[in-house]
Amino acid sequence: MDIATTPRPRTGLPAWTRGEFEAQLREKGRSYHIHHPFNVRMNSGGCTPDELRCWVANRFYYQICIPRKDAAILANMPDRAHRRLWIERILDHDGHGDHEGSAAGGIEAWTRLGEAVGLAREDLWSLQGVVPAVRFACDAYVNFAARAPWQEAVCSSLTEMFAPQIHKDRLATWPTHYPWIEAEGLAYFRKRIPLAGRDVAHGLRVTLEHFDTREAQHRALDILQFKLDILWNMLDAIEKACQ
Ligand code: AHQ
Repeated sequence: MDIATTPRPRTGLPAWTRGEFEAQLREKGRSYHIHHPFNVRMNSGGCTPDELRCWVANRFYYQICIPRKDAAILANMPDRAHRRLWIERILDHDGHGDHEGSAAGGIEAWTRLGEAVGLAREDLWSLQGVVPAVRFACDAYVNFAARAPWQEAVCSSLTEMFAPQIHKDRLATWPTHYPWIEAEGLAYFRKRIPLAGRDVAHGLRVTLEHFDTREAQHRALDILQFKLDILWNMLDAIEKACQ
């Protein structure tokens, strides 16, 4: 099914209440990549240093796509109040002010993660290690976000409803399983937890308000599944490429 164009047939059923709709969205957490075999193995200490480096190098492409994806959504947002909130996401990744220290941004923090697992900055930024399927998955996300109505693109970011737990899992398990990775390298995961909560609060408000018929609500579930599949596919490709 082409997520970009396939509308849902009319059911004649009443819309879910906002509480029911949010529960339906959260139920999708069952297919979040926290349950992917590679993630389970990684967080239980089953990855070699080379596999971790391969995961960090491939996920770097996803990280540098996020602010471009968010800029594409920003360009489609007609409302200043929403843009004032959404622009924070770009700055979180690209940095702001003097771009030093805590203002350096998430892409810089991910670069530090790369160095902590043994990847030189220039090797990470060369994108030489990024496998085609990871590029395709990330590019599909950026292209969807640029073409979709901005509320649909906002909805696709709601996989982050499930992200705090995956960051907490890494912070709780990597120091024990991978003591060779210096603690500062995990700063990205630590910083992301409150930011994910802030972003999801906005994204959920937009989504619960915009998708207001049963057909539209099913469309929202399809969009969320599309993004869940992007994350799952990335780990399929990484697992195969990094073995
Ligand atoms: O580090 C992540 C991040 O900044 C974002 C933004 C958000 C989006 O706009 O789609 N999703 C997201 C995610 C990040 N990290 C992933 C991870 O596993 O570390 C999870 C991912 C997400 O849940 O969508």
